[in-house]
Amino acid sequence: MSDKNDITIPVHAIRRLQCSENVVVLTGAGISAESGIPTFRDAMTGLWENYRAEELATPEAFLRDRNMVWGWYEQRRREVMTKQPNIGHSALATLGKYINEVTVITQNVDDLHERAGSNRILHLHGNLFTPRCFDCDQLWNGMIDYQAAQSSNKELSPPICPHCHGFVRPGVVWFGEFLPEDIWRKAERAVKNCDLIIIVGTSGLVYPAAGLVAMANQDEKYIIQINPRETDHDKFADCVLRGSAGTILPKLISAAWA
Ligand code: BV8
Ligand code: ZN
Repeated sequence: MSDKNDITIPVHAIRRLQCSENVVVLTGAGISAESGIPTFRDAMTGLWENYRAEELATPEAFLRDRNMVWGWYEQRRREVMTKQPNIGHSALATLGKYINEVTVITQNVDDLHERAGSNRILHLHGNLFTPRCFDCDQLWNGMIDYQAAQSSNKELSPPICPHCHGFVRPGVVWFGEFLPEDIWRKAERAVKNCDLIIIVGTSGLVYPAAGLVAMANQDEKYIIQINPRETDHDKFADCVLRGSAGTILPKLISAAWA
């Protein structure tokens, strides 16, 4: 990976950012990597090491083995609670000081953008903190049995819904499930109305989220891609910044408004 300090931000990217009124930031698991949260496609650990994330993040997996799936999400939720937003999340949160309207569209299910201080956030794939009933969809706000959860890698049986006695499921969008209609509409509108979109830390493999970038390209938005590795989104980008979120984002902001 190139040295942290030798990345220069092209002047055209700085100028475009400086004169933008309305910016969208599309984030993926990569922006939380420097907080110590494994990206979605990083090796799966512990009880789940023999599975691919795509295999567990489905309603079918929950119906097949709810204890294993609920245990995986509990493990991830507890892990997020022990982590902090990193300098990349904080840099995005300061964007609002210089730009009239900043919308963070995230595929992540953690709450690090919220804790960093971003305030207009659209969670396309839900989050780890709003479990709901698998059968009646009611939000579940009971107390998770932390003692059981502390036993780390054990399978955990999900709580029971007090309304219909169904099983509680994680409040995320699984593969094969539709994204929340209102959130998706807001995300599409945010991209339509923006001057510039910054893509940070996503492999661009998951749809319809990844499709927002092609949409931005069709509408001739200025696109900045931030990722240490090449992705399908590179071909749409006006500016590719090859590096990590924690290095590039603070650099980009200080280059525009030092
Ligand atoms: C849908 C929540 C309509 C759960 C997630 C068959 C049937 C049905 C649908 C499909 C199908 N085949 C394909 C589909 C569409 C499917 C899909 O896209 N599949 C993919 C695998 C091909 N999509 C869906 O199913 C969606 N719904 O289509 O509904 C429908 C409905 C019914 C029938 C037909 C159609 C729902 C998708 C939502 C799935 N849920 N998450 C959970 O988290 O457990 S997606 C999951 O992937 C996460 O949200 C994650 O964020 C997301 C995307 O991954 P990334 O964020 O990009 O993370 P990844 O690890 O891949 O990459 C990390 C990147 O960061 C890398 O590029 C790396 O280089 C970079 N990086 C690393 N370190 C850093 C960094 N960058 C910056 N700084 C660093 N330090
Ligand atoms: Zn219920």
